[in-house]
Amino acid sequence: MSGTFTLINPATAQPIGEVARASVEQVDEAVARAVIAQRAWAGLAPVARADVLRSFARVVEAHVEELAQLEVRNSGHPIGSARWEASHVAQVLNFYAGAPERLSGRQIPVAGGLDVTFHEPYGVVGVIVPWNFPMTIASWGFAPALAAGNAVVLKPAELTPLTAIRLGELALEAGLPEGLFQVVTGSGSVVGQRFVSHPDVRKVVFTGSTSVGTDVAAGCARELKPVTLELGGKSANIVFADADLEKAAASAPGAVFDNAGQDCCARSRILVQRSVYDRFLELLEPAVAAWRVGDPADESTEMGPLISASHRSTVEGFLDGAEVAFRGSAPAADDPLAGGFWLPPTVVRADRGHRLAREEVFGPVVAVLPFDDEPDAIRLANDTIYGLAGSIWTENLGRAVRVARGVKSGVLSVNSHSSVRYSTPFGGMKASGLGRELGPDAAEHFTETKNVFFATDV
Ligand code: TAP
Repeated sequence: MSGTFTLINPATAQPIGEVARASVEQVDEAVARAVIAQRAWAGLAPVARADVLRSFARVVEAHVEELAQLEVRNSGHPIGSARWEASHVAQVLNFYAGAPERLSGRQIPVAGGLDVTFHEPYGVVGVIVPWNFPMTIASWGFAPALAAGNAVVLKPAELTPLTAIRLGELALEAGLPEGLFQVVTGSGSVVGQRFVSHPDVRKVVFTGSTSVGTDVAAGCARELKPVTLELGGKSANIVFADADLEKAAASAPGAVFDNAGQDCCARSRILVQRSVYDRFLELLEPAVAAWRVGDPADESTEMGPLISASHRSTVEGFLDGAEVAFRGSAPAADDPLAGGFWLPPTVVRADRGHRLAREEVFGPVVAVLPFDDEPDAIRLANDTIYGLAGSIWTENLGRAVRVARGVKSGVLSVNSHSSVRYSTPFGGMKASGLGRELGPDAAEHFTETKNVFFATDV
């Protein structure tokens, strides 16, 4: 190994352990093991692969509490959220355990014979994961990839590897063959880059920032390697004057401050029709004040700290010169947790040209902007490089349909803020990504179509 990396509990700023940094040679050894394991895995009967994945799902389900506690310590996620995340991993595995027996090819009518298609696995898939949702995002890659007959090498973010390491151990406990699913810890510039350049890693799934994702895509292009990219976002929460304003305001904090705003789908811009702008802010203020920020181990906590001191100063930098309307709470100076990387939820009145109105903050800061009418709302919602998620609040069905079609985002919801369900497709447009994860087709995205013609002429 090339040294170790010290992990920090973001709620206390105290060290919690050391994790090894793999070298390029160690990545190559892992890929070599994966190549061997994949051949055997792809050769199993579909039902046998399905059984092993169901067993993996059951083992994860039995370890939800342990995985959740690890995420609380390593990432500062509130315990309630962390339990949801661990259960979600089990559900994703369970959902894609159905895929090996459902990856049907086609029989295509042709002259002189029989033509059929097969969904062939790529071989070894490299999955690169960010620090904000370490378990869930990992599972969106590894579960469908394994179901489609691939082996997986997974690189967690250096800051948050603990749940991924444990999932690698649980996979073996559940009966996955050695080498089929390996977690390789280390830095992005070494381990992640080697996934991109290694000739035997035949597909890369990258979730992270748009700038690193662009480099990963360029590297994959050089190797003619397919890549799925899940990148940044600046999603709009659009509130029309005809909406249920009480409900829209009450739900807005959760839509942006969940995971301390470190969520690619965070509705970090609230666009409010001008005639109800002041009324909406009046309703939002008590909702933000009531948003519970504090000890992640406390069952009632809704928001924990930011991931690191340096990330907190990046987020604070966005507030320079900003017009803060009001703020929520954070542990006070005399609180035992005061040393953690806290930042209170912050609501800002922003001009359209301000960077808070256009750039991803990835922290608990929301910009509230007025708009005039429906075309103006769509124009403003689309006025960023991103296109990941968004919400539309209106009681007018026709308007909901028109705006949902007009906003260039991959995942929208009307009168709700839902973005992620394992059974529905997820992913971004524009600079938010390339390709889709989850949903009924994800396993197929980890295969290449092979067409075979059988002559029947005598
Ligand atoms: P990044 O800095 O881009 O890192 C993401 C992952 O890529 C980490 O594992 C990182 O490793 C690795 N990496 C860094 N440099 C690399 C390189 N040159 N080659 C290959 N891999 C490399 O992002 P982050 O700060 O962890 O995450 C925040 C970003 O992710 C935000 O922009 C957020 O919007 C986005 N995100 C998007 C989504 C979806 S689904 N669209 C979901 C979550 C997050 P190390 O960190 O270990 O060096």
